[in-house]
Amino acid sequence: MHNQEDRHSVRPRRAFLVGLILPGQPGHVVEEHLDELAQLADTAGSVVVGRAVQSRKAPDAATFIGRGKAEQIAEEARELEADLLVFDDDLSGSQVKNVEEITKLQVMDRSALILDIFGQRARTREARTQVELARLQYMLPRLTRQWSHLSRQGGGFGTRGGEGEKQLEQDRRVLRARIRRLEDDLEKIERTRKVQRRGRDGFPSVALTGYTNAGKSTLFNRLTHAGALAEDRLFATLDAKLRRGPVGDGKYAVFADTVGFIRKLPHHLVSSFRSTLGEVTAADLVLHVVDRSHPRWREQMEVAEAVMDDLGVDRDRVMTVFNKSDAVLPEEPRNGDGVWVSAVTGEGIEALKAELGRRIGLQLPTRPAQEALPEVAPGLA
Ligand SMILES: Nc1nc2c(ncn2[C@@H]2O[C@H](COP(=O)(O)OP(=O)(O)OP(=O)(O)O)[C@@H](O)[C@H]2O)c(=O)[nH]1
Ligand SMILES: [Mg+2]
Repeated sequence: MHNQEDRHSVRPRRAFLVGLILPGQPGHVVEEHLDELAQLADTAGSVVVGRAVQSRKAPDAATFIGRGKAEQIAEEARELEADLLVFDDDLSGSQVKNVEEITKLQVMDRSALILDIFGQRARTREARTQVELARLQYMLPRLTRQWSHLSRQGGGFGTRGGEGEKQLEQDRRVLRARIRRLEDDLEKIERTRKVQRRGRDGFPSVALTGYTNAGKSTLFNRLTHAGALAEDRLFATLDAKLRRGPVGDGKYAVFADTVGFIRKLPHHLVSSFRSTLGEVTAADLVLHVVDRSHPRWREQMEVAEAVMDDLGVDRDRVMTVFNKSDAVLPEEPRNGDGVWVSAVTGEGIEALKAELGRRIGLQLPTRPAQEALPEVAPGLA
């Protein structure tokens, strides 16, 4: 990934977004997905200068959108002085290479963009190791003789055009060896985390999870009076943050704020973030925070539920929290199987705490806990 200095010295990349409409998909959904992609591109530090969608029966094997469309996009993008095409879907290594050749523009797919953001945002050793592992796993099947955008960003590693199959094979070997080393590192990190988790025994644990930007950190701050970073950006939080907070009657729980989910989250990211996400898997209770004011809140809910299923989170332990109630039209019925709150105005928070106390009440310790738990990004910050 770029280091910070690189980022400041180059002008922001000018991104042109590309979406594909497949049969049966309403156009407005694709547009809303591109809105999200624009937010991702913005978070990654690019300026979005335009977008295009293409309807097809199926993706084109060589170019994803078709050669003619690629040529047309290249022209439009050139006029807008774009230097980067960002696809809302994942492309194969050869699709990236072919579209780069046709358009003479750098091409990035959705996973590469998300990995780029994670790379920029990772601060702790754990987060950095997890992102690097996911990035290498993403690259491995995509290494081609000339392809390179991740390797160009990757600080000197990668294939150099024209050096042939031998070079490619050698690069693959290097990648695999690095992946093994990172996996070993992560295993050690996970062991430390498990030991620390045991040290918290006696306090029930409540993990906040949900789609990115749902308001997890804002709610975490409300519940624990902590200063976790809350921002109107995607993936503001990458590391798990733990802090004690009251749940009523002088009783306390340990809350965990964690990384958010997004649709089409690169598979490797979920598996390499398993130690951070372990806070969710191991929690006594999971608060699924939903931005109820978002036009695609249902889809976002389903995405988060699917990731939780993947992680093996038992649905009985999940409580849905409909957040941002202040931004929902008053005429909309406040029903659904969840607690309605606004982490910003405080509406519904007392009811949420009472419900939390009720759900975990039986396990709560009676000893008072005065001082706040230090903010731990367990052991590794
Ligand atoms: N109107 C309104 N905005 C909220 C509420 N809760 C959070 N927000 C805003 O939503 C944005 C995202 O909030 P965060 O708390 O950073 O969201 P998050 O879920 O932690 O996001 P990631 O860490 O990026 O996954 C911020 O601009 C918050 O101010 C709410 O109850 N009402
Ligand atoms: Mg957050």
